[in-house]
Amino acid sequence: MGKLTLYGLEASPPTRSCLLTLKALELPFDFVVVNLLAGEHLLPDYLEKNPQHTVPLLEDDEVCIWDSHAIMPYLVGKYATTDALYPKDLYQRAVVDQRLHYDSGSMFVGTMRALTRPLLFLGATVIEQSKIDAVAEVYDLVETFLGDNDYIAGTELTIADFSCVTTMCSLKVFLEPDPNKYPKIVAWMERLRELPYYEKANGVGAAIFESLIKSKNFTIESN
Ligand code: GSF
Repeated sequence: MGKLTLYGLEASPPTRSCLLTLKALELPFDFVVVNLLAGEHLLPDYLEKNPQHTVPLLEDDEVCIWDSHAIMPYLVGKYATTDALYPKDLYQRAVVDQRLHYDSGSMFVGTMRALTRPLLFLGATVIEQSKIDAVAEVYDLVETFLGDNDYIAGTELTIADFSCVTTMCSLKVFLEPDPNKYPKIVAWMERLRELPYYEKANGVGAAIFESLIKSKNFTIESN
């Protein structure tokens, strides 16, 4: 097997999704910290590996792959001994893909980055209530996605859970999901927390993210 290196930052949700996948597959890898706040992702060596200058980035011997939603299927396809985390059955895979795209396009960029970018990179100290309301809209949908299943794309754990849980537990910093309104989300997050590798791969980074956001002492402004 190739030498795997993950470039990222523990506070970054998509980095944590890849850490969960690497741990679930029990793959040996090196982790290289890319400090975004210090601009390390814009240095020439990093840009050569990932011209889009995002984390996470996976290096597998001589190839570089970025975007967590491309990295996770690659890791399962190349290294897993079963297809459970990313099923080959076309319908099941389509459901997983839909959740991955929902995280990528809507939950992470549309909702979470709209909250974090102004606070972390643009010096904002006030967040509009409408952006918090958007978090509740995500919760409404995720509660529906879960239905009667234990996992977000069906009865089994998949990379869709890894993708969505890291964003969800970062959204939680802005709006705690009400267990009466969102019992399935709360139970699902508890269930994932029981994975033996969860704390190391996601819990630690989520706590770093939470203190980073809270250190901004922002207020919420009604529209
Ligand atoms: C998103 C990566 C991303 O925006 C993925 O890998 O899933 N769809 C991509 N990463 C942020 C850090 S974070 O918010 O997790 C990043 O690298 N931002 C720096 C930049 O220059 O975009």
